[in-house]
Amino acid sequence: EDIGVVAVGFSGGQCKPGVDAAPKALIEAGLLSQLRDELNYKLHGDDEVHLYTDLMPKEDPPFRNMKNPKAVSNVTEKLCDQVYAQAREGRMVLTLGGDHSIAIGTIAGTAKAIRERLNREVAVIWVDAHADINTPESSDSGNVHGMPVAFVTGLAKEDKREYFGWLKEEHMLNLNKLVYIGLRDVDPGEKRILRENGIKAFSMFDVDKYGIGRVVEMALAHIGNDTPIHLSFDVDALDPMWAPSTGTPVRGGLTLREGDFICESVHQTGSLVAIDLVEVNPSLAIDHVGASETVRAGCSLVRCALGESLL
Ligand code: DIR
Ligand code: MN
Ligand code: MN
Ligand code: MN
Repeated sequence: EDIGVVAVGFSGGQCKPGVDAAPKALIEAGLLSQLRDELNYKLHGDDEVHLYTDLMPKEDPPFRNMKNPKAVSNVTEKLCDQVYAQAREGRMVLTLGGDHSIAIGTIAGTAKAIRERLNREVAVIWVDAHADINTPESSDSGNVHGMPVAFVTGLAKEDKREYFGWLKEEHMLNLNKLVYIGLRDVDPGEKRILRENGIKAFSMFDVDKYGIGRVVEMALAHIGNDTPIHLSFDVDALDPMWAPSTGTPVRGGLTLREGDFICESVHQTGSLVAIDLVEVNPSLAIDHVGASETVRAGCSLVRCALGESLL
């Protein structure tokens, strides 16, 4: 089986440096060689980590409250093309972030490719402590990594090309094809957006109440059988006990086993078309153990989504 790999060393969707070093850390921990040698995937795409330095504008003042808006728009536009090029060939696409703003590009790219190739709408399972569905106006932080879902669903819109105006109908995710798992730190404005749009979301309350098995079952039932799935996994969905090295850790999260279970279940559907692994930040650790544990957790999630642990 074929996988297109895109390594995205980008941190401009939030303010803490270091998340751009995650792809290198994940690759050095052996992730890609494991996929190649142990899981027998054929990997495509360049082995280099993309830093997109040529896409960084000289000046990038806030626009509609967004920080680094041109940088994030430029990088995600380019990334959209990279992901599209792989998905168009019928390959599963693995994107190693980077902060979660990059999902604007990855989802736009898979949505467009799946429309063209299968004439279908892609579904997104967004695993995260956060909903990342702020509009520029509802966001307190101005960090675009808190807004990607709003942009790819069209809840946030902007005509100017350099500020995400490159996003067209073909890139869009249908709101009823979106489902969240793991939420526990959602802004008041985001809660209103989730409610008003009837968006399906399973918080940690639901994980405790029903157990991860039923939550995943209900999430998959919501998007429907035989729907192409894009899994966007923010490592901060895991409890900081398992993934401490991330920009915005929130206590009370998923165990590593619950995270792996989500990934295994998605693999088992046979409908997985893309995976993002984001927000691993090796430089945010109290000690080097925290960083390597977080990297190890990230590798485990990806391997589970690619079928490692199933018999
Ligand atoms: C917050 C935090 N909702 C924001 N978002 C985070 O900045 O919009 N996303 N940390 O991962
Ligand atoms: Mn394009
Ligand atoms: Mn996120
Ligand atoms: Mn998050």
